[in-house]
Formats: sequence, C-alpha cells, structure tokens
Amino acid sequence: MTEEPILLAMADGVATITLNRPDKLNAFNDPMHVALRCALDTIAAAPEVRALVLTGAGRGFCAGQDLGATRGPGADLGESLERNYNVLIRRLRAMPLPLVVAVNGVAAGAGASLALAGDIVLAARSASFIQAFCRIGLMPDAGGTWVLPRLVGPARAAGLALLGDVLPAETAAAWGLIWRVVDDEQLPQEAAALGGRLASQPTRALAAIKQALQASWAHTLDQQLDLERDLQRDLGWTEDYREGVAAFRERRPARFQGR
Ligand code: LHQ
Repeated sequence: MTEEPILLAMADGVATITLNRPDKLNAFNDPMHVALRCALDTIAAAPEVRALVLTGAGRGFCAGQDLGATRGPGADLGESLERNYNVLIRRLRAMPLPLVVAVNGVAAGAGASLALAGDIVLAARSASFIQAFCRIGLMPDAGGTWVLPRLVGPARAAGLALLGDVLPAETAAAWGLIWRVVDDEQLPQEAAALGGRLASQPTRALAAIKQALQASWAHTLDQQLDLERDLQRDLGWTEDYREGVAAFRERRPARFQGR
C-alpha cells in the first residue's frame, strides 16, 4: 500500500499538515498537490481550527518539484505552476488562519518558496534553504522572486537566486528570511506550542493583521491608514475585543473564542 502523501491532524484548534514523501525529501508530484488541496479544504470547513502548522516528514522539508515525475524536461512548467503552485501559494497567503511553517530539513526550489509562504517560519538548526532553480536551468517560482527581495533585500535576494548556494537556517534567521531557529529535537514541540498559542489568540484580529501586513507591500501610507481604519472598525465589534478589554480591566487572562 502506498503512503498518503499528505498527513493531516487536527487537535485543540490546531491543524497540522505533514508533507509525507520522505524518500524524495517531500518533493511535490501531482497526487501530493491534490492531497494538499483536500487537506486545506478540510481545514477550511472546520471552524474549530484556528491555526495551521506545516512541516515535512523525514530529513527534508520539501525539495520542490519532483524532477523524476511528469513535470521534468518537455513538460509545460507554466501550466504546472498555474494549476498547482500558484493556486497553493495564493491560497495560503489569503487564508485567514495564521500559518506556522516548521522547516525540519532542506527546503529547496519551490519547497523554499512554500516555506516562505508561512506567516511565522521556524527552522531546525540543521535545516537549510536552497534557491536550487538556477542549478537546473530555471528561475525561482511559487512566489520566490516576490518574497525574497521583500524579506532579505535586493542584494541578498539576487545572490541567493543567481548562485543557488545553500543558506543555513541560522544565516536565514540572521538575515530576516525566517522568524527563528530552534534545536532540531525541539522543532516539533516548538511548532506545536506556537500553533497552540496562535489558536488561543483572537483569530479575527490575527486574520486582519495578516491581511494588512500583506497589503502593505503594494500600498502607500495613505492606503494603509485607510485599510487599518476599516479593519480595526470591524475588530472593534468582535466578541474577542470585548473579552480582551474585560480581561484587562479585571486583571485576568483573556479567553478568546475567535469571534
Ligand atoms: C528528489 C528531489 C526532487 C525528485 C531530492 N525530485 N527526487 C515548479 C513547477 C514545475 C516544474 C518545475 O519546477 C518547479 C520549481 C522547482 O521546484 S524546480 C527545483 C526542484 N528542486 C531541486 O532542484 C532540488 C533537487 N534536489 C537536490 O538538489 C538535493 O536533493 C538536495 C540539495 C535538496 C538535497 O541533497 P541531499 O541531502 O544530498 O539528498 P539527495 O539528493 O540524496 O536526495 C535524497 C533522495 O531524494 C534522492 O532519492 P534516492 O532514491 O536517490 O535516494 C533524490 O533523488 C530525491 N530527491 N530532490 N526535487
């Protein structure tokens, strides 16, 4: 029996998706894309889920496109991007839930772009990021050329993309590509704890934060001030805001319900 390419677990408000083709360093083939879309559908239909953790099985996070599958030389790569990766990246970015990516090992090619689609990216100390595309005659995709200069600036983005060198997790953190590095054996617990913490936060506020931070890349200050006004107005009418203020006044921890 073949293993499921995607594992989904849901508990205590946190959904955990594990890329599960460890023999191929979790490289993507079409069945894995389909299974990932199904998992995201399941999560979207589960209102109790308030945070998502994404990680990989085995020693790699994701080696990008499976170069042994049908998307090798001779295939229409633009079609593959439009049908699979672009849909995925758009969906993760637009998702109202906070996404924690726990990079357990190498993240290469589109696997690196996927990792960087996280709202908070944790990495194991032994993990690394490789803009492997140029090594095989391609360019960064799945949002790579968008996210890299925004996270590390144009000079480092160009060096990473043009050279395709291995970027160790600790350098990635020092450059601001990711949030934090943790010891390898701590990664699952740290990611779960972060997921649990986010799941107990005011979910609608987190969604608004995510939306506004992303919108800021294309906005002027005036546009951003308008957006903040509109989103904050909506948040001011939520139960969680009422609870947050009540908890502050009563000097007790807030119990946010995500409403
Ligand atoms: C793999 C892969 C892999 C298949 C490791 N495929 N088997 C998007 C849209 C459409 C089409 C085209 O592209 C894209 C964007 C992309 O993602 S293009 C970039 C694709 N990724 C790469 O170029 C990375 C290729 N992999 C590597 O360079 C190395 O495997 C890295 C540096 C990631 C890890 O090296 P090692 O730690 O030395 O591991 P390994 O190379 O021995 O890999 C372990 C196994 O995983 C091995 O299989 P085997 O049966 O020999 O044990 C590899 O063949 C397999 N594998 N990546 N992308």
